[in-house]
Amino acid sequence: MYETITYRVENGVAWLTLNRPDKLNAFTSQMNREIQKAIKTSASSDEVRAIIITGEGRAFCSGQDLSEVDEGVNLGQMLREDYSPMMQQIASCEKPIIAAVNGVAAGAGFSLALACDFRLVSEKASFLNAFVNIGLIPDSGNLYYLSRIVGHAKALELSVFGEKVPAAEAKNMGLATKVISVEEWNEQVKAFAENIASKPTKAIGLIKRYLEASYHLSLEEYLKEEAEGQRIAGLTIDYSEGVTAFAEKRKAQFIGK
Ligand code: T3D
Repeated sequence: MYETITYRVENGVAWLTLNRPDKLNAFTSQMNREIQKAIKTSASSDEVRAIIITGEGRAFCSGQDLSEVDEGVNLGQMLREDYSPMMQQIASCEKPIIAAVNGVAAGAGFSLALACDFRLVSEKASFLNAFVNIGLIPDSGNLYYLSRIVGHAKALELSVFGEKVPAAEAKNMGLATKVISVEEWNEQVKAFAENIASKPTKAIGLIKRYLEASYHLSLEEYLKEEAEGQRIAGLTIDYSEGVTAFAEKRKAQFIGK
């Protein structure tokens, strides 16, 4: 079913693993399509309440497979056909998406990590805005997300100098949600994802939606949208459970509905 990624669901978490380790999990058109398919499948499955994107082998993702790009190719078209739909699919997914950055994330691989909601970063991982090193501009939403996460000045610096950012530095600039040691990597990534998967999934989806909307709306428009969002959240089973659990002084058992 998938050739360039692997996909499995376990304890409410969909594990999407980029699986071209010999090329440091570089993107091909096929891989882009398979990622989109896996995100779409996860988004529509009741069983899935959190999604992890990670890489097989020593890298997270090295960006576009440069051996697949023919000279003279229209890069704008390539973005419109392959990368923009993938980034849109991720942005519109109302389930939490975690990038488990197990190794280097370069070029569009960095963009992929930025587009996720959380970045768990192995202590041996690094980020590299590699585009400038081959004469390109950061793409796949890179500048859009990077400037929001680290601020304008740092985004410009990382993009213009194209130098590796080690995990510890990534944590200091707000790129990493958490830096995890190699020994604790598997256990902690799993625990982080399963914790999110046990939370009220619909509310998380709405939080993502309205946080993003807040960048584009006036306060007046935003407050209208927010009221609609809270109306929807208030109709969920998880809201009833949350209030009941509070009254009964017990931990809420959310079901994601
Ligand atoms: O241009 C367009 O098509 C438009 C779209 C752009 C989107 C983009 O993503 S542009 C940016 C593309 N990515 C890069 O420029 C990063 C290129 N890779 C690197 O800079 C380095 O490989 C890394 C810093 C990621 C890792 O360095 P290192 O020293 O740990 O590993 P390595 O020896 O460089 O790479 C290991 C192998 O993976 C090697 O193959 P080999 O010699 O063992 O057969 C290398 O060629 C291959 N590899 C790494 N990155 C890519 C790749 N093969 C194809 N495409 C890659 N992006």
